[in-house]
Amino acid sequence: MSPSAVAATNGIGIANLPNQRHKIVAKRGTNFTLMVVGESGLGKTTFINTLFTTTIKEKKNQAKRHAKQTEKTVEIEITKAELEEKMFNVKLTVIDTPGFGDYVNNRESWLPIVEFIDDQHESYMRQEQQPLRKEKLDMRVHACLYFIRPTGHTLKPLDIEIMKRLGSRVNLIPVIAKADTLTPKDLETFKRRVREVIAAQNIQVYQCPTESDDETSTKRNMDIMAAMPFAIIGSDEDVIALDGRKVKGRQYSWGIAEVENEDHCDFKKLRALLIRTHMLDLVSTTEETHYENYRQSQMETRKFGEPKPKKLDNPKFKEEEEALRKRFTEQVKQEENRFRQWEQHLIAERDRLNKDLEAEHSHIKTLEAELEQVQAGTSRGRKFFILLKY
Ligand SMILES: Nc1nc2c(ncn2[C@@H]2O[C@H](COP(=O)(O)OP(=O)(O)OP(=O)(O)O)[C@@H](O)[C@H]2O)c(=O)[nH]1
Ligand SMILES: [Mg+2]
Repeated sequence: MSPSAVAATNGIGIANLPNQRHKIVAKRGTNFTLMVVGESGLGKTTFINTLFTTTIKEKKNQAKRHAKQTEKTVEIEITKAELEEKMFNVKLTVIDTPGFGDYVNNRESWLPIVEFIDDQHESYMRQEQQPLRKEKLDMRVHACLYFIRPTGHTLKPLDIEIMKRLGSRVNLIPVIAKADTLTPKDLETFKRRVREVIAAQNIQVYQCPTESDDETSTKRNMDIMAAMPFAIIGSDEDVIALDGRKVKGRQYSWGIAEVENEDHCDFKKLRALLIRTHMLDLVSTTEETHYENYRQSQMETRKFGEPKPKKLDNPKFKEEEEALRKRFTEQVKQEENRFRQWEQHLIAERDRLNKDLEAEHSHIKTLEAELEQVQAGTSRGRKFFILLKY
């Protein structure tokens, strides 16, 4: 049975593995790395806190994770925790990233995120090339949640650019942030538009495996795909629902938006996909598709064991390139100016000389006329003289 088919079954999937493999996987557990990316202030850090508080029972959480302050995240932050799903041990690593601004020319803020993903593949590949390959440090990202601002319109060019880059590197899962700020009708329209742009722009997003053995899992996978992009609500706060239940949610004057209520958002669906139904599939597609793509593309461009070449995309190089280009344009402009001035000077000089030439011409003409007159006078006088002689 393929890992995809395994993951598609109920539970985390390992219950359906052949017995021996079940034992090995259950004993060793698995590493799962999740990353959140998106514009600043969309609730990435809050989402991570929500995921931890709703997933990890305090007693079991050996990582003793303290909920982070939801201040602006300024650097890539890595948190580890262990969770147990149906006797199955999962070492969960969550990577929180700084949000980028709402303006277009801000490559500097999101390029490090893309580079981080590549670096994990690179580091794993280098470890694989070592003679002793037992204990590998593996932080390859298995799922990357991309937070979309709930504008109600459509995806922005910046979203498209970043999602394209992410989708070719990791299992990209688009989510609509702060779903409580849109009405259900607007949310549905927004979801449809986002899906349309993703298809039109050929953005690669994570697809649940379709080849399932039983009808239930096929239907569930179809339901999951239909919910993409997942609308989510994040909250660290407990609020009291109408029926008196204490739930995670956000309080409003009109009522409350519940994190774990499927009528309010897709948080539960997304959490189930990540840590229950599709975790193994996310891990195996990372290994078989994304890591393999990286390895092959690197093999084509460099020899075995050769270090990675410096990235031209690096913001530092970009800055230098930009400065050089500016200096060059400046110099060309200066040269052009100098040439133009010189040309003007030449034209003025030519005009001046032409005028001088004209003056000289008319002077010559006058002199010629005078000369003619003088010559005419002399010849008449000579005739007279000759006449007198004879
Ligand atoms: N309405 C609403 N507000 C939210 C939600 N999630 C988070 N917030 C609020 O949005 C603000 C920003 O949340 P953060 O979690 O710090 O956002 P972030 O994406 O980590 O921001 P950066 O670290 O700057 O990238 C906080 O005031 C949160 O309380 C949500 O689902 N709905
Ligand atoms: Mg943050």
